[in-house]
Formats: sequence, C-alpha cells, structure tokens
Amino acid sequence: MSSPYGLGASAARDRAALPRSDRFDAVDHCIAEWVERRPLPGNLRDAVRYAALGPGKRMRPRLVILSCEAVGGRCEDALIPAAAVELIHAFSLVHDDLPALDDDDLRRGRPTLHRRAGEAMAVLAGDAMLGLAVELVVRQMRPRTLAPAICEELILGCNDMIAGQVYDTLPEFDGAVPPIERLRLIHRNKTGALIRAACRMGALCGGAGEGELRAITGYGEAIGLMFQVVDDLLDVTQTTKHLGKTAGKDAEQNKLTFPAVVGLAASRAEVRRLQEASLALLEPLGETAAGLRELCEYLAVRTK
Ligand code: GRG
Repeated sequence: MSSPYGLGASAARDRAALPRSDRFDAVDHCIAEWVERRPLPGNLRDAVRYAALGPGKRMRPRLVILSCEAVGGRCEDALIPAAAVELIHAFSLVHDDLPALDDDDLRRGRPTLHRRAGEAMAVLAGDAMLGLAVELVVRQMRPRTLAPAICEELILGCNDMIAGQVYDTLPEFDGAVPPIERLRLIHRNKTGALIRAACRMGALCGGAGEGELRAITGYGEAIGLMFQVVDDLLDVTQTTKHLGKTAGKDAEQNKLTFPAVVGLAASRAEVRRLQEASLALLEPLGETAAGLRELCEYLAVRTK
C-alpha cells in the first residue's frame, strides 16, 4: 500500500496519530488553566476554549518542546512558549475561516467558531487569543530574563504569518515575479514563520548555543515549507471527511499551491528533498534531536 499522496513505501503505515505523551498534554493543561484563570467574559472564555483546545495536532507546541529537548533543555522550561504559540495558531485558524477570508464551515471536524458563536465573537476571540498569548509569556515566562526574546520570536512569527496571509489573499505582486517565487514567499511567511518561531523559542528555552540555534532555525524553515507542501498535496488528494476541513478549497479559490504550480510528482519530490534537508540539519545535534527527527518523519507522511 502506498501513501494517499504518493510519498512511497514508508508512508504505507498510516501515522495519522502523533505519539501521545504527558509532556505534550501538559500544553493543553497550561492553556486551559490560563484561560480559566484570566478574567474574561464567560462567552469569550467558551469561544477561546473551543478554538484553542479543539482536536488539532498541536504540532507547533511539540516543536517548541522538542527543540528545547534537542539542545539539552527540559520540557517544563518550554511549556509557556508552547502554549503561547498554540494560542496564536488557534487565532490564525479562527480568522482564516471567517467569511471575509476563507469563509469555511468546518475546522478540526467541527463547525468553525463563527458558525458556532457568530462572526463578531469569532473576530473577538481571535483577537483575544493573540493578546492572551503575549500576556502569558510576559507574566509567566521563567526565567523572566527570557521573556523579551520569547515575545520577540512569537510576535515576529505572528506578523510574518499575517503578511503571508496578505500575499496569499490580497496580493500585489509585480507581474515579473514567477509563480514559484510567489509561492515560496507565501508559504515561507503564512505557514513557515510560526513554525520557525516555535523551533527557535524552544531552542532559546533550552539555552542553545549559536550553532545549535542556527541548526534548529534551518530545521524549522525546512519543515515549515515541507508542512505546507504536504498540506497542498492533502488538499487535492484527501476527502473533507478525513481532513476535518474542506478539501479542494485551494483549486476552488484558484490559490497558488505546489501541485498547481509544479504538479503532483514534483511536489512529492519537494517533500522528500525538504525531509532530507531537515534531517541533515539535525545531524550535529545527535541523540537529543531524536524527537525532532521523528516529528519530521511523521510530518512528511501525515494524511491529515
Ligand atoms: C485577519 C488579523 C488577521 C489575521 C489573519 C488568517 C491569518 C491571520 C493567518 C492565516 C495563517 C494560516 C491559516 C496558515 C495556514 C497554515 C496551516 C496549514 C494551518 C493548519 O495547521 P495544522 O494542520 O492545524 O497544524 P491543526 O488543526 O492540526 O492545529
């Protein structure tokens, strides 16, 4: 049996479920506790809980924790940025689904937040999750001396993600820029920036040296692009039911995607190239980077 999007024999094992671990569950506890503790109107709290604690992959928090461990740090040192990056990610999904942007009804196999709680609440809950993420780091990051650097990474990643969304949905490209370059710019910002930030925050929490931070940054950039190429492939090869979000949306909206620009075979080859590049970047880190290696291999063959 081959992978549903043709990534070869290793994908025959459908690794749709990521390995569970108490240290990843701790991220949800951290978000839940923060959202419970922070004074908020009850309906806003419910909306934030629905969006931030729904059945997603928690890939960005995993990257924070595994990057911290890859440079010799401990999971608990990375929990606050791990929770913060998931709040930013959840904000981006809620706003991305709004009628003014993607206008989607389904997210994580459930109604989108604006379908459930109305458009005004979805806008405000997205805004709130952005604020809650920054406030969480400012108030709870330990050691406190790391808070400015973590905030900087988080907000740079968030702002680049928003820029990427503009390149994707409201572009103002010079006609001379070839589609593949536009596409790389969109993916690097829209999806890659927050993934890169997740990796860098984890490395900073683990006390990475210069060389380690460079390796983890390169890894984050490579898997950020790989993640989105796989996402582009899944959009054309999977069903809405399996994905838990509307499939075929990119083609319907005439989006620039890897399959649309270079075709399916070259997109699959790009995934393999990026997977190999990511793994090569981890080599100098040795055994402590085993978790990042495993995550990279899963992300290359994921089916949702
Ligand atoms: C309107 C102020 C304003 C901001 C909008 C919408 C937006 C900013 C950014 C969009 C960024 C975006 C949706 C990028 C797509 C990245 C992507 C593939 C998301 C899906 O990530 P998964 O698969 O989702 O990790 P789960 O559900 O598993 O967490």
